[in-house]
Amino acid sequence: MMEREEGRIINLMEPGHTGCAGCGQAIGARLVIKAAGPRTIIANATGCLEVYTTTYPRTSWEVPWIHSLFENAAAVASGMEVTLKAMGRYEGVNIIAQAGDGGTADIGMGCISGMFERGHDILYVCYDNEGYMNTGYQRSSLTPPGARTTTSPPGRKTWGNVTRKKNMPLIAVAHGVPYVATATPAEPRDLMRKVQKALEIEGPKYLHLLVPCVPGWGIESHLSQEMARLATETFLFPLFEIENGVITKVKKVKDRRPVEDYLRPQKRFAHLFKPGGEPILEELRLMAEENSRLEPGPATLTGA
Ligand SMILES: Cc1ncc(C[n+]2csc(CCOP(=O)(O)OP(=O)(O)O)c2C)c(N)n1
Repeated sequence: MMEREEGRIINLMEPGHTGCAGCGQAIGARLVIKAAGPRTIIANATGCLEVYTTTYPRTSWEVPWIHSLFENAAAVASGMEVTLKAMGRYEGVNIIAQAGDGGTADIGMGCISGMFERGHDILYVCYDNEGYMNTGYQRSSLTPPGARTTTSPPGRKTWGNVTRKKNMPLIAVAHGVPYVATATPAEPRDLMRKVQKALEIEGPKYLHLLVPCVPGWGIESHLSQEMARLATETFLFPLFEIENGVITKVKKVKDRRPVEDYLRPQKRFAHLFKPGGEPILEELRLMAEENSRLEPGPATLTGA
């Protein structure tokens, strides 16, 4: 939705910020607020998005926006919701809490769990670029196996990150969150539809966006959208919706692509293509295989 003000078209997240060219998170965030509309208030944790959209004394945001600590966007958003309700000014307002994968799956987890448990009427958006990018690409619990980061460098003892991606959507489902979905900026209509659908549902909602990071992933800036698309087409990042604990929609992929098509263009995975990297490639293939079996029905611990 384009807003107009005195004849001028305004974007709710304006250009002119200092995000990297091709930043998947910037594209994703702009789509999220476009879908949510002007009657939205955002609590934004510390991280890339906060830093490059609000370089003092400027801001890109055309909606009320508050910078929380790295760890507590969900708690700040919860406070906003109860305050507006108490003041009788909540009607027609959307509240969004947003953070990167570090601010979500690691440091913000306690506050998110509390927000889910208390049942606040808030959409939580995780911008998953699979690392702590703002501080120079350290690994997070959403960094995939094998990825090179500054804290998981491949060397004599490891082939990059040794842990699996934490399953955040399923953690949200386990809290009884009524609407949980995944999306990427490569499918803007799907992403915006999910935001709008989520905002119509009363209670906590969780949207998990995969957002390619140009410097962290080591890709050309024009490949950002292509990487997001390939993540889905390889099934390393399946697109789905879970409503009240039931998987209601899984995006079908017509021409499934081998995981190598997604991994090879990214410098963070380059070492996996040297002799010895095969076991990690196989692990990633198995993850994709597991994801490809997702289908509508109850969201179980091994699926989604
Ligand atoms: C309690 C605390 N610890 C560490 C930091 C430093 N810090 C600021 S942003 C950041 C990384 C953010 O990563 P993520 O949430 O994944 O967002 P991204 O920048 O990747 O979008 C860190 C470690 C901080 N601000 N507060």
